[in-house]
Amino acid sequence: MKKKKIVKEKKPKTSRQPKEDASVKKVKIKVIGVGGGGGNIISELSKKLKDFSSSKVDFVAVNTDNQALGALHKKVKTFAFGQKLTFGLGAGRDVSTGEKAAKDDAEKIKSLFSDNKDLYIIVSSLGGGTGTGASPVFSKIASQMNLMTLGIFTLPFSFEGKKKMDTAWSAIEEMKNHLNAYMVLPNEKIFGLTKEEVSFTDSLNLLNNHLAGSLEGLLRTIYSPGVINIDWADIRTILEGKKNLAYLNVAKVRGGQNLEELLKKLIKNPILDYDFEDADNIMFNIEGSKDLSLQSLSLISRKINEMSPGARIIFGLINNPKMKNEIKVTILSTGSSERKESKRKKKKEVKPEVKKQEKEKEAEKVRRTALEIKEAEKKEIEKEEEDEKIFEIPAFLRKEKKKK
Ligand SMILES: Nc1nc2c(ncn2[C@@H]2O[C@H](COP(=O)(O)OP(=O)(O)OP(=O)(O)O)[C@@H](O)[C@H]2O)c(=O)[nH]1
Ligand SMILES: [Mg+2]
Repeated sequence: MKKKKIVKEKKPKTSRQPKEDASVKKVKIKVIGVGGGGGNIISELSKKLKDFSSSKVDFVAVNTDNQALGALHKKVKTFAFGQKLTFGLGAGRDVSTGEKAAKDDAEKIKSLFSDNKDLYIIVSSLGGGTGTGASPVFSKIASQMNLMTLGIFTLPFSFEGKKKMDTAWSAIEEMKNHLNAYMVLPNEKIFGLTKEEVSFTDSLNLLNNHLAGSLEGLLRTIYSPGVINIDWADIRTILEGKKNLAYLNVAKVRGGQNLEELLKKLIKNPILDYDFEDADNIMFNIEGSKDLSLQSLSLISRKINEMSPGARIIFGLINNPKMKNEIKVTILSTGSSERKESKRKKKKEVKPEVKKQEKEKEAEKVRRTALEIKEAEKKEIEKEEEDEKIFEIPAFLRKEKKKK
């Protein structure tokens, strides 16, 4: 009789080594830089992500200015629009020209968004003609096509004039209705990045580089397999909805004992005017060597929880053997911009109001004290008069008596 062959059931491998997650690998992102500044920023980002294939992250600069399109990194594809209107010479700082240029080519723009990417990141430096006029048209088309979008916008320097700033803000006001989430970076923040005197162009590069660094952190988080993995579904959760003001930052320190410094850096991205306090959704990813202590992890998480106690928090962890004695945290948060704006306004308004109330209280105290003193004096006189009635001898005589 033949022996029955015993087939051993294969045990699943219990290796702790993270494998590249299939869902992570498939995520496709398109980064679109609108206008001169937008193109420069995504060009900077593309240099940092040289190791990424275009099937993962695709870079496209879109502009009415052909010369500007020719000056970008080779990884950046170019897309010219509004050529009939602008002859490829730019919008000459005229917002309505930028807007019309995009509207004229709406069909062509639709094709730019027709490649089924999971996320479209629209980057633009506001204040000129093309970026300010065309970005709202691009955002609206993406929204009509039900695509997931993140907008990243820089504001002009205040020395460039109020008019530019006003056009930038009205573009943001319009765009936020179309975008899932958006970030606003004032170019003015450059002054906080360096104390040295730098040329105008160098200063812009400084900001572009810093922003590209934050975006690089986010994209690497999406694509790096972790011990606790943040996947595309998590990022979707963070971005879902409309008009979400986003906070993005990457902080890095050497040495496990520098956690306070790490947290300080994480809370304050020097190129943003806001932080992640009271956010609705937070994703943070910690990257460090294998011996990253549980205490460190716990402290970082606790601090983030304290800043936004009501937030839905998603957490990831990547072991990076190359990072000896280093910890890096990437954070992305979103929250309703309306709520944050009204809170900020309230903070601004409440202060003088509180001062006024306090002054009034103080005045009331003084008034009351004066009244009370008068009242007390009156009562004292009345009491004295009452006492007088009890004595048979008039007061002046009593005093006389005492003298004797
Ligand atoms: N952060 C940053 N801001 C920039 C950069 N280039 C320009 N800006 C700012 O963005 C504003 C708009 O400039 P551009 O982006 O060149 O303008 P545009 O959108 O191409 O518009 P037109 O040239 O008028 O068609 C400027 O006023 C600057 O404040 C850049 O590389 N980085
Ligand atoms: Mg331009």
